[in-house]
Amino acid sequence: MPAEDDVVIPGVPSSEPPAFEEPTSPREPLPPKPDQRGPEAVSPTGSPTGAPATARAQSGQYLTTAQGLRLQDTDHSLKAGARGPILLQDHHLREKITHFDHERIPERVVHARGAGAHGVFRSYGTASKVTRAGFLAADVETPVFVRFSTVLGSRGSADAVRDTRGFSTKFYTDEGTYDLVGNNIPVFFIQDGMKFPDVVHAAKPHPDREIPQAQSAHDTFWDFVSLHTEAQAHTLWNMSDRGIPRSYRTMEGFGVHTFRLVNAAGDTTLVKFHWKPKQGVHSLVWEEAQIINGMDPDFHRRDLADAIEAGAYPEWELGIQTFPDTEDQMFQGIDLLDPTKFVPEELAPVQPIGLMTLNANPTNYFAETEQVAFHPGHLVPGIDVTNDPLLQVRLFSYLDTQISRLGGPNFAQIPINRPHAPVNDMLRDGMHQAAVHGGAAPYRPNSLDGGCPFLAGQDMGAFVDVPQAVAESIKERRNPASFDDHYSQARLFFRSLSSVEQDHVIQAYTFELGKCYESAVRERQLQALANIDAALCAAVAAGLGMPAPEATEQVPDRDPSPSVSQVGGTWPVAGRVVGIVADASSDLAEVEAARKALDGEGMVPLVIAPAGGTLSSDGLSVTVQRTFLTARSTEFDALMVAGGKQPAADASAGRDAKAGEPADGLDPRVALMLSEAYRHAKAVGAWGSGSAVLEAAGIPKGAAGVVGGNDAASVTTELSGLIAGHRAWDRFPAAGAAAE
Ligand code: HDD
Repeated sequence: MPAEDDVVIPGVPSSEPPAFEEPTSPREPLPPKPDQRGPEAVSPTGSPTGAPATARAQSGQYLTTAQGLRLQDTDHSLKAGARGPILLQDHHLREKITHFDHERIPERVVHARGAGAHGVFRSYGTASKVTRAGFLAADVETPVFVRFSTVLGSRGSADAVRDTRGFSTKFYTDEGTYDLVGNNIPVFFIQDGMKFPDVVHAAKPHPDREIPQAQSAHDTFWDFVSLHTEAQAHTLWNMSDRGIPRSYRTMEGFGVHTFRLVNAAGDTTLVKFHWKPKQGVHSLVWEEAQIINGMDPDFHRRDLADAIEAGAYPEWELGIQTFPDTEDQMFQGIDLLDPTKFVPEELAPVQPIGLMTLNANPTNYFAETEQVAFHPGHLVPGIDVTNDPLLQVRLFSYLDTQISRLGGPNFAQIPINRPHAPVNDMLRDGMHQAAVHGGAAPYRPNSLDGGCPFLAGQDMGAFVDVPQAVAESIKERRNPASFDDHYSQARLFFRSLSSVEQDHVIQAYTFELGKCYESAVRERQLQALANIDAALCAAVAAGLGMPAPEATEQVPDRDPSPSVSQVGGTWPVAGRVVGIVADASSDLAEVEAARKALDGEGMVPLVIAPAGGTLSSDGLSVTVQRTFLTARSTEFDALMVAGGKQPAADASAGRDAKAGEPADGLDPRVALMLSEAYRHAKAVGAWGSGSAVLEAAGIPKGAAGVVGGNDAASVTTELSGLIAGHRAWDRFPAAGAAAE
């Protein structure tokens, strides 16, 4: 109870008001108001992000209404008798149902399907020469939130579709939030943002039946890209293995546009941003992707969350390609303002400037991943935009879209969007205003709020637009002539790929165009391919059973860029998933040894057995993680078959097979799993009598990426070497056609 003298009598001041002082000089901004604090490692319900407590949110609390009223019953509506009608006065029922009725918000118009993660970015300081951005100074750690996405599919669509992937990063810097809103492909379909609704309408499902979902393999997409030939380069990247990443963790990211960095002295440099995955760039093969979309539509979302939960934190190095800020903004014949062009790394190396580590899963999908709002116009001092006409339109679109998606102009107050820098804006009111603003004068100039908030100069961390000369010009709707080259970079990309990857591109075009009904569309796309590469065109035409047209344009040859190929490198194996096929007759000591060896290298071993539970014999027991019913090859980067306790000859009895065919007696699900893994050029291995099972599944002994040995340890070591190379690429010329 308050003391009696605490009672306030209307009209009588309780104490003297503070003396009003006219401010005479600027002062540091006030600390953020509670509602403007940056997101903390707690969920909106107060439980720590990623901590086990999240599973028990609101633990020990009474259930209440939204107004805090404790409830005795939330299962039965208030009725006139047990069998009577429901009463309108049931305020709890109406609150519960009304809230439920409004739980969904409009999904993103593109990039609706996504997955997010929290992390940190640590800068190397190597960029400080070219930018004064504080978060890029030496050894600064900045919290980040990243959202990966597909572009075309709706929010509930499958992950492993052929599509471009979004790669958006929100850096919560001390100088304000910086968003790098990029893709996993360095070029874009269109040069002017004015065409964005056209390309999206063409690629989205047909307006009458709303099919196909999350696919580009349909007439309207190919109609558009074959007519609007500046889309050909991006389309070729989509038809390559880049269009079906193995994981969000194994994707490169690109800022796509050229940006302008400004250093402390005011000198400017043009740059392109690149994210390089420490895990290596790795993709699926098409048949694998199609199976995944049925077996596990959440494949990429699950993979990201599982890896983070297991402590295999994915990492990317951020790098920049730098170009002199010349008047023409060209670099070695490439127009830096044309977003359908990339600059090969062989011409301008990617220079590392920092490392991003994703180390925490979101606590609540809706609150964080769904409500996060990215915008290429969220800039910090030291990073500015260029006149790229695609970027210029994006600067309008992203702010605009949040207003309908997040229900008004106050989306920056949603916890995931709150800056970590102090916010002292003069924006007021509006839908979903959550701040209780004090003061009387949200305008400038004012004296009633002491002239606050003040404007900062560049020396106080203000964003100052780079003073750019704008040539005296006429108002017109047209592109520069340098934007007219639509084919040379598509050709460059195709000719830079290894023969296996080129084969995949041919198969992808043949599949997609094979799904188009209009022969005029197929013919027109073949014409575009003829201008890109005659052999590509001929192979696709042969697959479609159509004549290959002659090229109609003189396309300049550029030097190939081997760095765009995914084949040939080796990468860390941590986080890769290996299935161990075993049953009651397996040597469990060896199974355990394989599990330990894989685990020791940071890989995820999963034992696959006929039934769940445990495998036990001779006092040993091994936990089963997958059964023959729940497992499919697509979950694994490699498969091993455990040897039995009996000699190899016994295990193969009755299991002879002709090459390429499973033998009688072998469980068909195991045969399918092994033959699929083989066809998708994954490493497969077996020790002891397990080798007979591989042969029984039709896997040729001694083929590329097929490992045999006497014990689990030797097989695991060899398998790990193969996994580091991602696939047994040499197997593809033979198995490639089947794999696509
Ligand atoms: Fe966009 C979302 C990437 C061109 C309009 N875009 C969006 C997202 C990514 C990109 C990754 C998802 C953000 C998230 O996770 O919330 N977009 C790109 C890239 C482009 C590009 C790399 C070209 C280089 N976009 C582009 C243009 C326009 C848009 C030219 C409009 C003229 N994009 C949007 C949007 C979205 C969006 C409609 C939908 C949801 C959102 O913004 O927040 O405003």
